[in-house]
Order: sequence, then C-alpha cells, then structure tokens
Amino acid sequence: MKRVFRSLLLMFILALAISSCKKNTKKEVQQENTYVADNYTKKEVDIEMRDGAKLHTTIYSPKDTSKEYPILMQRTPYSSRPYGEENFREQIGPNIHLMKEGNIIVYQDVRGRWLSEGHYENMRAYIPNKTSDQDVDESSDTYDTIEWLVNNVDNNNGKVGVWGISYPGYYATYATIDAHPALKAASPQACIGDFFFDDFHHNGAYLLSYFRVTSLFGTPRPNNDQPIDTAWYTFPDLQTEDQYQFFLDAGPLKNLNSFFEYETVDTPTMRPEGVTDDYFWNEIKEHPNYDELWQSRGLIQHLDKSKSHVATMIVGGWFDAEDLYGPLETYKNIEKHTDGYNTMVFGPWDHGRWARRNGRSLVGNYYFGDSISEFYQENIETKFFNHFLKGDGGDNSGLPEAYVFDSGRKAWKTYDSWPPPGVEKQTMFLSRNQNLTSDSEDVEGIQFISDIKKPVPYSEDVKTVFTPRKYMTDDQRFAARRSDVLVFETEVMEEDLTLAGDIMANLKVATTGTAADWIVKVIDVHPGDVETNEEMQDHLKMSNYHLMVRSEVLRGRFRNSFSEPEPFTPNKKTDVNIKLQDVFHTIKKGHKLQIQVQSTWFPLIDLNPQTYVDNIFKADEEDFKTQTHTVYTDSSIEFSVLK
Ligand code: PG9
Repeated sequence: MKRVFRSLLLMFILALAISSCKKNTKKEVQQENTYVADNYTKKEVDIEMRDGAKLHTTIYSPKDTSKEYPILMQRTPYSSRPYGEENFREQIGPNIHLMKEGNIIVYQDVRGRWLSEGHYENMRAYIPNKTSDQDVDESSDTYDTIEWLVNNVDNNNGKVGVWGISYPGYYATYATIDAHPALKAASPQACIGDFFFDDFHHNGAYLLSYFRVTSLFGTPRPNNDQPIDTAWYTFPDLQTEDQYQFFLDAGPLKNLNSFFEYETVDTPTMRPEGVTDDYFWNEIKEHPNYDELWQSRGLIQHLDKSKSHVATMIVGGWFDAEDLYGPLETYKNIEKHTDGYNTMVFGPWDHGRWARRNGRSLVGNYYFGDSISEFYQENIETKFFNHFLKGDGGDNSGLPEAYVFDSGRKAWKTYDSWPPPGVEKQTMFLSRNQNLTSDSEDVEGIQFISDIKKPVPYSEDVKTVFTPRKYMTDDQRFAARRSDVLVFETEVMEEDLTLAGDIMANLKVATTGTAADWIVKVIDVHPGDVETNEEMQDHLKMSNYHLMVRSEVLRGRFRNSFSEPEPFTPNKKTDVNIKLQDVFHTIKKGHKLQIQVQSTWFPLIDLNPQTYVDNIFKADEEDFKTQTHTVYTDSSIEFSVLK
C-alpha cells in the first residue's frame, strides 16, 4: 500500500513540475514576445529626402536612456509594419543578442513602398553623377536618412550600421555606395546583385517558378503615388498544387499574360488614369535579353563606388536558391574595388535561414548539424556589429576574411582569403560509359532526346511554391535514371576531395534544333552504407543519396553574350561555357563525384522552344519542338580544388 501511495505522490509531483515548467516556458515565450514593448520605445517619422519625398521611418529606442547607442537600420520594400506607435514587433534587429544588448533599431519603407511617398522602381538605377536634388536613388535616400537620424534621434552615438536579407540586403549594399560618413558597418545578406542573374533569371533563363511572386513588384498602386499601408498586389491563383502539370498544360509563356491584365488580376486596382503600365511581368517579357533595362538596375557594376570607410560583412547560404550570384559577386567586387574591411560568411543554409533559431540545421531533407544559425548570430554577426559600432572599429575585429562551412565535412573553416590559399584548378572530362575522368579520351558524341512534352522535373516532388528552395539539396537519383539526363561519375573516392570556389563547365554540344538550354548539376553520391539521418522523411534514407551540391543553367542563345543572343547552327559542334557559383564541399572518401547534364529543368525555368525565336515570351505553340542533343566527350568541368 505504502509503495502505491509513494508512486502516486511521485506522479503528482512530476505532473506539478511539468505543468509549472510549461507555465514557465509559456511565460518565457510571453516575455520574449513582449520584450520589445517592455524595453523599447517606438516612434514613427516621415523623413524628407532632398527632392521633398517623405520616407516613412520607424525608430525603436532602448528605454534605458542612461547611455548612448549606435543605430542599426534596415531599409525594405516589404514594409516596416506594424504601423502605429502602440504596435511593436516581437523581435527587432539582426538577432536577439543585438536586440537584448540595446541598440537603436530603425526600419524604413523605401521610396514608393507602403507608407513612403514617391514612385517605386524595382532595383532603382544608381545615378553616378547627381547634378540636382531631383537626382535621387537608394544611395541618396540612405544618405539623407542617416543625416536626419544622427542629428535628430536621442542617445545615438553617431555610428550607423545597416543590414538586410535579400531585397533588404540589396539596399544594405546600396548604402555603401557614396556612403554617409556616419555609416560604419554594413551586412548585405543574400543580397540581390542583378535580377538577370538572381531570383527571376539565371543566365538568361526565366525562372517560371517565380511566376506567382512577379506581382510582388511593379503592380501600380490603386491610387497612383499615394502611400498605402495594405498590400496592393495579390498573387495569381494557379488553383493547383501541381505546378509542373499546370505550366506544361499552359503551354507558351504568352498564355500567362492573362494573369496580368487588370480585368482578371484580383486586386482592388483598376489602372488609374495616367499610371504607366509598369507591371514587372511586362518588363520581364518585353526585355528577354540583358539590355539597358537590366544593366542599369544591376548593382554589381557600381561597387567601385562602395566606400572603404564602411566595414562590410557579406552573408550567404551555400544552398540559397534565390540569391547566390548577388552575395558572392558583392563580396568579390567590394574586395576588388576597395581597400576597406570586407569579409564573407557562407553557411549550409537556404535563403535567409541564418536569421532564424532553428535548432537542427537542415536544408530540405538534408541535415548539416545543430544550432548552426545560433552559432553564427552569437559569435559572428553580433561580434561584427559590436566591434564597428561600439568598439574601436579597427581591423582587429577578431573575425576572419572568410568564415565558411564545408558542407561535405559539415564543419566551419576560416581563411585569410576566398577562395582559400592553396586552391588549384582541376579538370575532369565527361567521358564515355558515364565516366568522369581526369584524362580526355578520343572524342565521341553522346546523344539524348529533349522531349518538350516530358521535360525533366527540377525535383521529385514539384509543388506550387512562393519561390523555389528545397530542390537545392534534393536527391537527384530520380533524374539520373532518365534517358534525357546524361550522368558522368568518378570511381569511389579513395581520399577526400575538397571543392572550394567556382566551377566552370566547358561543354562541347550540338543540337538538331537552333536553340537549347544547358543545365549542369554537381552531385555528391553517398555510399550505400552511410548512416541514416533521423531527420530525413521516413521513406528517405541516406543510403546512395545523390546530394546536389551546385547546379546552374545557361540559355544557349546567350553563350557568347547576354545582350546579343544567337541561334545554334543545327548539328554543328558548339562551345557552351557555364559558370557555376562557388561551393565549399568535401566529397569524402567512399563517396563519388557525379555530374549530370540535361536541357530541361521544369518548371524551375521556362521551356525552351528549341527552335530560335527572337523572344520566347512571345513564342507560339508551333515553335516548340522536340530535338536531339549531343554532348561530346571532350566536354570538361574545371573544379577549384583545395589541396
Ligand atoms: N530576393 C528575394 C525575392 C525577390 C523577388 C521575388 C521573390 C523573392 C527576396 O527579396 O526575398
């Protein structure tokens, strides 16, 4: 009897402990959620720019006014809401450490978005030689904003930092151009560099998987240029989860125009008088080549005007499907053109994942380790901003030039440069019998039929997405087993092979048609006995997992120039060279390195008609033809290998 009573008492105490624990956790979460309101005041101001436009700016200041603080600012097209000085965000700043240490945190709606005045321009072109106050761009708007903030915000220490992920990352890069002297630190993260190579296009191929988010930009506001604090766009409703079938059935891109005609787009917008049609969809379809519209809006070509007094830390994810070109080219071009403090951090993340507190770090199905984002936030990002905004700001930040995660060994490494010292180019050839060999053999052509009725899916489970993400680490066995995907792989590695830097695919190809896309994928083939990762979906085991490490497409018409496209001559052997973005990945002993080559990647990108037309967005049904393509075995892949 006593024993029963004792175990009942024990169970009661245990239940009490659990429930109080839950209450604490709930209380902690409650505290976490009201932390900003409990510790910060909020103010909203409309800051006047040099041309008179007022930009809506939200300022969170620590309640403790006994000391001075730097200003950390994010400029965004995605809204600085919640609006109203009584409404608080649950978290502010780049991470919780910087929030809890106390900083003045500022969010601003960029010109023409949400509550800010003026007309929005997607990736607004930089004006290098401004001659009047009417010559405004994101550099001048940032300069004018910082000038107002340092002169009007109480308790600021005169030092400003900017940060942002993706489009806000682009504005952080822009801030460094002709920068205000008070700007001491900038962290552009997954920053867009150029919409012809980031997000909406890859090397001239349109990302059809971005179709739904096209309405995010360029949709004219209901009342033209008046500020508006609710979304004035809606995403086209495809009314299906099967994006592959939807776009296959939809046929040529011009059949999608109907989603962007006012009568059918479900928005409160009826085109107001005098509003020009700046639907982003129309800009995309009227400008299929890398012409003045795209060139003028790219930011990479202006980084020679990034100021050296601004310390920069460029952050990106090795598996970021949206913006990989941007952060890599931003780091490399600031490095090339300035002599200031410029560093990079690249981890095993998809788009913006480093800003979250994920615990177990996965990209799609693939597990890379625990609390990798948390490590970055506490030991890298917080250290960077504190050093330059609260510390002595010298080059002795204690951080390396390159803080990079080896996605094969699943470990951080630090180097004094990127690519690291000791990297050498190593060429392998796409040989017969599906071999990837160090030596070229006598040349032969390997053929495959590129069937426009059965394009290669970009993932085994293509779903209707906001933007594509998960496919970057998806298992590529499903593709390897298709006759229209050529596979080339090494023998089982007898020692580790570390890839560190960019990859050049130098293809020798031909087609029976006059147009073709070329896709190259770099894959880490896991052994059959590799450990199963409990995070994997239950039907997925790691055994023989074909991990995609890097992939890229080149629309063949742009093989010699992105501005001057040209057809293929049928059946003529032709060079097609494709640059794949940097990787840092060790193919471990016991694994195999595999290359896949294909010509469709649907509906990640739109279908190439495979006959040459001036503008694929205006192609007709009869332009689309199944063709036979050939890859010659003197095609090669040049890897950057860390010896
Ligand atoms: N670069 C990301 C994006 C741009 C355009 C459409 C959808 C996503 C971003 O800013 O999140």
